[in-house]
Amino acid sequence: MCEPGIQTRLGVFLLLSTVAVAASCATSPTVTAPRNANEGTRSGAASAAVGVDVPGVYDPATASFFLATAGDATIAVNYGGTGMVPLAGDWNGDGSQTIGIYDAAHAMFYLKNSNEPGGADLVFLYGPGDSIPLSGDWNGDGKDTVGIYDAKSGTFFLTDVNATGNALYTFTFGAENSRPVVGDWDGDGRDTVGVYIPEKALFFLTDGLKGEPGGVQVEFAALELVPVAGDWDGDGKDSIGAYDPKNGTFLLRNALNGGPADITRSLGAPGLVPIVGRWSR
Ligand SMILES: [Ca+2]
Ligand SMILES: [Ca+2]
Ligand SMILES: [Ca+2]
Repeated sequence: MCEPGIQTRLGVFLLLSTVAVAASCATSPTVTAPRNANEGTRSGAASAAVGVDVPGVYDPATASFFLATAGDATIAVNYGGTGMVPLAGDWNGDGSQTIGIYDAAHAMFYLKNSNEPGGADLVFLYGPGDSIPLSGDWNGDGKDTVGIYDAKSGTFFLTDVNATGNALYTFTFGAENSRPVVGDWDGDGRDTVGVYIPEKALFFLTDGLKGEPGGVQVEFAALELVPVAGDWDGDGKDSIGAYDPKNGTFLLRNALNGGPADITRSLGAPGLVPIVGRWSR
């Protein structure tokens, strides 16, 4: 674990210094598995097949990722720093999803093309900071890129390049304090967004990136959970799920309608942050 150190949004020199900070953060040798990281249980549609999304967790206290695989192994990677937010995506289009972190205080993204310790492959500033980071393949080119969600205004700011620049898709979707999700709900190869309303356990999902009204509305799981999304059954379409940070349990649903969880999986300990992907080294 390490402190991110003094960083700024201005200047190449200081941008380079943030790379060094990230690299030093990533080489801490101590990784301790969460208490029940290998005690996953599943019911209903088992997801042992290749090509399904699998949950993982990030421990902000130790800057450690714990990524479950379809074979119930867990990849542990020490990466990030205090107060940073995890994300995941296929940044280089090689078919492997890998980790990244967002430093909300400094509006910096640090993305890696492997799930190994070491320095970031991509480092850039994006957005105003203090936002919720997102990633998805908005244009369907096979590479995931970032975005941010401003929960106060319910506004998404998404881009097709992992670099500093203006948002290519800016739209409002969701109410104040909604929590965003990303998925390819219709299976057309392009990710779009949705929001989860914690006090109502309601998801609102859209297949566009313009903030169109309507879309799919799903009531799922319980109140005040953390929303997740992924293709749990390998049908080529993403669906929803929820993570209960109080007991470290994922509840995953294979259809975009209300009903019981198709998959229940315990991973991690209380207080961790969920993350979803198709993990390999
Ligand atoms: Ca990749
Ligand atoms: Ca893309
Ligand atoms: Ca889609």
